[in-house]
Amino acid sequence: MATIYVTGHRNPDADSIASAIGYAELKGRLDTRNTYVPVRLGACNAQTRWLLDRCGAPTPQLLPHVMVRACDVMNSDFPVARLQAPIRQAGLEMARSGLERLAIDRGAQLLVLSNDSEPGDDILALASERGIAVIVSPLDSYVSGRMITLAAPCDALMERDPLTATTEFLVDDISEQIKESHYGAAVVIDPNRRPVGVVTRSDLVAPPRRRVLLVDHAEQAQSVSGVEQAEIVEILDHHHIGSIETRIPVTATFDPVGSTATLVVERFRHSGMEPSPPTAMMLLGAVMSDTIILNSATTTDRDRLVVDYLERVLALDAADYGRQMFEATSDVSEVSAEEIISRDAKQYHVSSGHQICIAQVEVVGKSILDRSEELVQAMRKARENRELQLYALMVTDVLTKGTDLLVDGDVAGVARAFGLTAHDSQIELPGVMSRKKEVAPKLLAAM
Ligand SMILES: [Mn+2]
Repeated sequence: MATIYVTGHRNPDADSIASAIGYAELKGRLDTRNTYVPVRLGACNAQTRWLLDRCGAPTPQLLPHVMVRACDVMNSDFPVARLQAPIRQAGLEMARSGLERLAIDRGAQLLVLSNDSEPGDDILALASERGIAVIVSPLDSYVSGRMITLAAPCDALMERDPLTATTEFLVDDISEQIKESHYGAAVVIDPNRRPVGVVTRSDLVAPPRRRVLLVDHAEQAQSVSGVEQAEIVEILDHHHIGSIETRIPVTATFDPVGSTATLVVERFRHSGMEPSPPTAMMLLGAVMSDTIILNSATTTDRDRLVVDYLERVLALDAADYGRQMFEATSDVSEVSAEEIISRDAKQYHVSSGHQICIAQVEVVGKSILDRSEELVQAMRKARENRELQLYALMVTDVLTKGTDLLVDGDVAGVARAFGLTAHDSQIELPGVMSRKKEVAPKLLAAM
């Protein structure tokens, strides 16, 4: 059973978390050969925490990266011998676990097989290729062992300070040392320094890629660290087609509806299945969050159908549930400027080769704009640290339905893109609510 991580974007929002939970649940039911694990790429925002709590759904585990680790390539079935055990016993253990081949790999010059054991063709081929003698002894292992004085204790021959790695070590970081060591291996140890596996040179030849299924994004800059080394098995998204590249053909869906959760619910229905109650609650919350209670310009009839369906399944009033969610989580007066500008921030590549960042905060009322100077300063700092061309924050009022855009960078240029003028660093965008549909395309075109 392979593990496939189902992940949304960095700075996860309700849609990314709910879609990961929902799609992992559905895929797990449809494909029992693999294990689908919903994961998150960072801390959940207040809205998502409120939803998880309300729905009773478990918080997905944090996935820091998908680079190949020692535990992904190690062999955890390896022979063990005590210090005082004779070499012969270690040899028997190795033979039992099919490691003669391995003996040749380690640089043995002579291979002795006792009890008339026939060496396999692959062993003979490898031995002749390397110029290694193979002796088949009619004697039993004990006598053969004595004959060639292999009765010394293991600790007489053992490497006292072998190359070790923890399970989380990146294979990239240890492969050179493994290749350079004369025994060509690293012992993988647990936190108590007990051996839990062995990584040998041959394990480094074609290390298995870790597998991910991307939901709610397709931009490399928004995806899990190391995604370029991973095998992407599928993409399910409702944004524009991003910068992700795959080596093999994959099923990729870019369907312009209000939320990825909508697509997940549609897939449940097409499969004749119903999400479990906590998952259904999460998915409904995500649709209401991404479409700002079915008000954003991205909302489609398909989103409304999905909401109708979930209202029936869960027997609740979706608009009321959505309002409770926004009201419970839109007070940012106690939140630092750094967090406001970063917790729902998305980075985009622009044609000049630079990157820009567009953040969004949903509010009820305009009091947050009293802090606009502080917010712009936080954006400037982030922009300089991350060498971004532009940093913009959408302050979106979910009840009056409009956005004030705070910009650090070419404010006048951004205002021109909307056919408006800026006041200080601020541009008023009445009726605008969607980053994806109304703000990002304009900014990307203006850069
Ligand atoms: Mn989304």
